[in-house]
Amino acid sequence: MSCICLGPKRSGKTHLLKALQEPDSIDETSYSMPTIGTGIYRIHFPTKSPNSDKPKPPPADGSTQAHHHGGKKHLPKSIQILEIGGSMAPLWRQYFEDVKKLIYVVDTSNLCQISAAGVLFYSILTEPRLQKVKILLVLAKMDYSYRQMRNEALLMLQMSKLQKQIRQQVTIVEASAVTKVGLDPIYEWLQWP
Ligand SMILES: Nc1nc2c(ncn2[C@@H]2O[C@H](COP(=O)(O)OP(=O)(O)OP(=O)(O)O)[C@@H](O)[C@H]2O)c(=O)[nH]1
Ligand SMILES: [Mg+2]
Repeated sequence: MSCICLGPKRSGKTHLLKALQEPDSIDETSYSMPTIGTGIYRIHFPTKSPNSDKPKPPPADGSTQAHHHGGKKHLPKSIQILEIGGSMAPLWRQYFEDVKKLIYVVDTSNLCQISAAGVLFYSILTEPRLQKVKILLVLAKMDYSYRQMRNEALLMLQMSKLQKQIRQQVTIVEASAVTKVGLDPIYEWLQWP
C-alpha cells in the first residue's frame, strides 16, 4: 500500500478516515471500534471543495507549497489508505515497503499519550525505508482540545528539534473528524504527489 495511516491506540485514525470517506458519517455521538489488525479505506476527493469560496489559511507548518492548480485535472480522483491499528505498533515495520505517503495521527486532547506518541513517531522518521516518504502529522480531536494544546503537543513531540534532524517533508494539520476542521488540507495533501 502506498499510503499508510499510523498512530497510537484510540488516537482517532479510524474516525478521521471515515470522515474523509464520508463527512456526514461522523458526529459527536459516533464511536469507532478499535481496529483489529488493519483496515482499508478508499477516499474520493471532493470535486469542488465546500470552502473554496473562503480564502485558504496558510499551511500550519509555515512552509510554502507552490502548487499549480492548472494541472489539477491530471490528479487522481481517489486514494486507498491502509490504517494500521495502534495495537499493531510492534508490527508496523512489516508495512513499510513501497510506502510513498504516511499519515501519523496523534490525539491532541490526550497529552499523557503524547510523549509515547513522539517516541513512536521518531522511530518512524528514522526508519531507513521511510527516508523519502511524505509525512502528514495530524493533530486529531481538535474539537475536544484547547487551542494551546496544539502548541503543547508540538512541544512534547519536540517537533522543532526533530525537523532539523530529519530528511522528510512533514506537513502538520490540525483536524477534527467531528467538526471537519482540517479535512480540506488533508484532501489536498493526499491528492498532490
Ligand atoms: N471529539 C472527538 N472525538 C474523536 C475524534 N476522533 C476520534 N474520537 C474518539 O476517539 C475514539 C477512538 O477513535 P478511533 O478513530 O477509533 O481511534 P484509532 O486511532 O482508529 O484507534 P485504534 O484503531 O485502536 O488504533 C472514537 O471512538 C471517538 O469516540 C474527533 O475528531 N473528535
Ligand atoms: Mg482504528
